[in-house]
Amino acid sequence: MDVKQFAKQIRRNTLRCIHSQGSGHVGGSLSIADLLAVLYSKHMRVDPANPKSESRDKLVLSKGHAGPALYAALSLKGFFPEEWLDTLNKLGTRLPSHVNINLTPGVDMTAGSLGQGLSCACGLALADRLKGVDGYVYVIIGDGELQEGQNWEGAMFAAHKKLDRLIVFVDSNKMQIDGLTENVLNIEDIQAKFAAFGFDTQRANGHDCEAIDRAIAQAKQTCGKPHCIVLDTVKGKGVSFYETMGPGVHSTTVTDEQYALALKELD
Ligand SMILES: Cc1ncc(C[n+]2csc(CCOP(=O)(O)OP(=O)(O)O)c2C)c(N)n1
Ligand SMILES: [Mg+2]
Repeated sequence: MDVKQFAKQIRRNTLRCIHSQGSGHVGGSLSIADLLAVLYSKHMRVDPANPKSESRDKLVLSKGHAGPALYAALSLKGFFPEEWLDTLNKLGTRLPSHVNINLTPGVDMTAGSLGQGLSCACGLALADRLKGVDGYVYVIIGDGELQEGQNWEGAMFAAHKKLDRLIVFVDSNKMQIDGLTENVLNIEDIQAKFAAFGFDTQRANGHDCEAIDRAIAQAKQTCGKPHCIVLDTVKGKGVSFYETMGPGVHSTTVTDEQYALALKELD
């Protein structure tokens, strides 16, 4: 499947998943759909038939509340049947709203308590190096999430250990749970901050699949430093009424009517 079609299908399946429980983290799920499409169609070395393969690339979705978008991508890759998408957060489900390594094939780290994913990813990348595994470890962090101090401990550690197979993405959608990130606690200049911590850094349009692909390819060319790619995105991207909803899109409804309208737009 073409990467843009893949991204569209991720958006459709994300909304299918959230629609199954009527509401959820719509905004921050839709903002990473293009990134997930590029990763899972062009970069992630994974085998759905062997999801725990030691040599696999790993993805830490540190902003674990965007689970529905990752589930959408994983189901399209064949890690589990698409019908599971209709069970989000239901009793006995394998798809909790926040990602859990013990429940879902293809999920490489539990997350949901914000701020911890980069540290976990450092551990995974260091372990791979010690074991002689040449995989990449990718991390997706929210812009509001960067306000958590543990990120910067992880950043220091990654640079100190020269974890050059670690690629951090910051989903800079400019919003957090109850407002604009710049009003709640401004974290810009994100790229300059990671550069100051010793990272190789880039900034790209997070909805331009080719630009994301190029940035990842370029990061892989630079040795001796961990990488940070700041992606400028729109919360709720892909569906007009979610894009313009404001911070309320963080957690909102997907009613039958909204779902039908969204599918029409994503046709
Ligand atoms: C440690 C911690 N504090 C608070 C929360 C509640 N919470 C969930 S999502 C969120 C907003 C995060 O904003 P951002 O990282 O920008 O995520 P995105 O915009 O991508 O949804 C908050 C505060 C949490 N999950 N973990
Ligand atoms: Mg945000």
